[in-house]
Amino acid sequence: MKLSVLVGLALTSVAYGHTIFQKVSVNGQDQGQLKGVRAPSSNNPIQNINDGGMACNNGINYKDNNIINIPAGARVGAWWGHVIGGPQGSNDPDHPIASSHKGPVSAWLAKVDNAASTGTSGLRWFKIAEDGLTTSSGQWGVDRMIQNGGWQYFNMPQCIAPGNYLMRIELIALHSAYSAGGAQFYIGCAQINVTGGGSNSGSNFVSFPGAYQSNDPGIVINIYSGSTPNNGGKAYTVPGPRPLTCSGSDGGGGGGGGTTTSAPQPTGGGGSGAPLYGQCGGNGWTGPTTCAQGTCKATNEWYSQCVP
Ligand SMILES: *[C@@H]1O[C@H](CO)[C@@H](O)[C@H](O)[C@H]1NC(C)=O
Ligand SMILES: [Cu+2]
Repeated sequence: MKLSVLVGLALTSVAYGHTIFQKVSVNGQDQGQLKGVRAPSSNNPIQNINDGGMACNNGINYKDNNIINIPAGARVGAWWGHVIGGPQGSNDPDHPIASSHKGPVSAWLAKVDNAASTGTSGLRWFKIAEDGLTTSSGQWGVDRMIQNGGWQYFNMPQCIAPGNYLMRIELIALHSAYSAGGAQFYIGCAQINVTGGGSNSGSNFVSFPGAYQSNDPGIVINIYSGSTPNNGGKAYTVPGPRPLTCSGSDGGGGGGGGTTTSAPQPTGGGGSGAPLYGQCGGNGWTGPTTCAQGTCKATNEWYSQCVP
């Protein structure tokens, strides 16, 4: 039966395709296997965007008390392996991940008092880097990570305020994302201390879970044009807010993110309302309840978000 063949192929890719974030490099210096990271031993993805593990994954088997110093402006690497340690057996074609698992990679920070001891719920996350689809070449962030031997590279923005952060690393595999719940989220966190830097402790904050909508066009998507996974040559927008940039007004203080300067809001320190994809309500939320861009829509009782 054709159907059973398809199901068999799907199961095969599910069983052998997965990945785990498990170490960090700073300006080319490998910080050591499982040092300063929180990693599961399971390489299974999360597929429910409301899962609590959307922050820093579930079933953390590896966690130490190391905190990795990262100078602002540093070239940072996040390393992915098929299983803990890297390849599964010799000549593992699915290390660092199966090449079918096309999609974007991104990096996020949340300011914390102590990166080694902090919990992962209720944090305010902001994105510092993303690598989606280069439409001209059809190359995804995942393709570049595979070419770099499992290293996902990005820069720690120069303007980030010094101190402890959890650094959230995310890879979204879109090969089965054509229906809701099909996208695969691979997530891990590192315990870091930014040194040097500026005074920017983030903007365009989101919660995990909560940052993504189940119908986000970057999450429910058929990336295939025939058998070519290049999104039909069309542009792809990585889900969530755009990464923080240090240029212009973003270089200074935190907060902000809105583009207008209308009347101040009665709540929170926000200024002109929450940015696009920012939180704008929910039980216990004390920030802005209007949107600088988009409209405020409740995802659940805990989280409302500005959506286009
Ligand atoms: C973070 O780095 C600063 C130097 O900028 C250092 O004084 C501090 O002890 C570090 N904190 C941790 C927790 O490593
Ligand atoms: Cu997989």
